[in-house]
Amino acid sequence: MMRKVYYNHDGGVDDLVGLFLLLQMPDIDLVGVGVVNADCYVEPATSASQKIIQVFGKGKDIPIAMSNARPRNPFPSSWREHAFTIDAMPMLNQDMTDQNKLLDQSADQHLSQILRESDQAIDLVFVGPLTDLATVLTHNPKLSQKINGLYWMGGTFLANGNVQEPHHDGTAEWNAFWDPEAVKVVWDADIDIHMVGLESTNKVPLTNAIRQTWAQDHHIPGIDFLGQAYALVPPMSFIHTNSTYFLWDVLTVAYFADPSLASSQVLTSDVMVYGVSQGRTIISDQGRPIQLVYDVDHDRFFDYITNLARQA
Ligand code: AGV
Ligand code: CA
Repeated sequence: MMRKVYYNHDGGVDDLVGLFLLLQMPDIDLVGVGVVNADCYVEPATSASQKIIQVFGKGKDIPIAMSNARPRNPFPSSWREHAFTIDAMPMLNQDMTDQNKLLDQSADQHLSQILRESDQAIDLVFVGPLTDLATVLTHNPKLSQKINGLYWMGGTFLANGNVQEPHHDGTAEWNAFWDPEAVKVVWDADIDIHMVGLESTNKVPLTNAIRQTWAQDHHIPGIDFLGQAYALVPPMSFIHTNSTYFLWDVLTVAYFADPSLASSQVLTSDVMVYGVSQGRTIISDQGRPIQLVYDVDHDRFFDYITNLARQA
């Protein structure tokens, strides 16, 4: 049976590559896409999403809605600008006709409608902040029954997160930091949560060796898309800084499709909403169970995504 999935992303390079890969997966029925004004500017990120579906979506018509979510802590604008460049890529702009449609509804309204109208439970893949899901669950708590599982790229229990901001202690992951209250609302809801934390995503940095394997095969359109998209983010091989790029969201999408690529364990977790650690996910007896994805089979993962791209 086809698995139904809804994808909510925030327009970063790996968010858009994640969309591209979801479109290539057999047995996956992508029922809707939401785009959040977080690690992107939402207009070019939405437009790029439409074009990726048009060029690489095998004729599928997948509804897209923009989110009206707002940040507690905004992303740096230099990161947000990547969406403009992807949207301008020649390979996505050959044919300006027949783009799939952008809805008038906001992303949270769209997601509520999808859940309400579906006769089977749906999986949710969120690779940005959880704001839209929190809005849905606040207005319609019963819709949690229509959610099969949430696969979220976000959070970490490591001592170091990836936020480096003057008013923060560095313990949070960015998607949680952008809207910590949303994480709390989702944690309080009755849904199964798979959390793809920095524990596992730290193990899939984008190295020059990986870029080189894609360069070799850049004559293949789907591999070219991977290579061109990731060429936008810094290829720094000697230092891990807060701008080193990892395949955060792509790992989340791959784990959703094939959990055997990664290892996970159940932990009891809570989130800090206010103060210098806001957005930090913690292990706590007072918390709720989550399935933490903490490790990944590195080589199998890269083979898996590269093979999907080859077939695009
Ligand atoms: O914290 C990881 C999340 C992922 O959803 N994003 C990027 C991925 O889309 C934020 C982020 C952390 N470090 C970054 C990020 C960086 N160096 N560049 C861009 N975005
Ligand atoms: Ca993201």
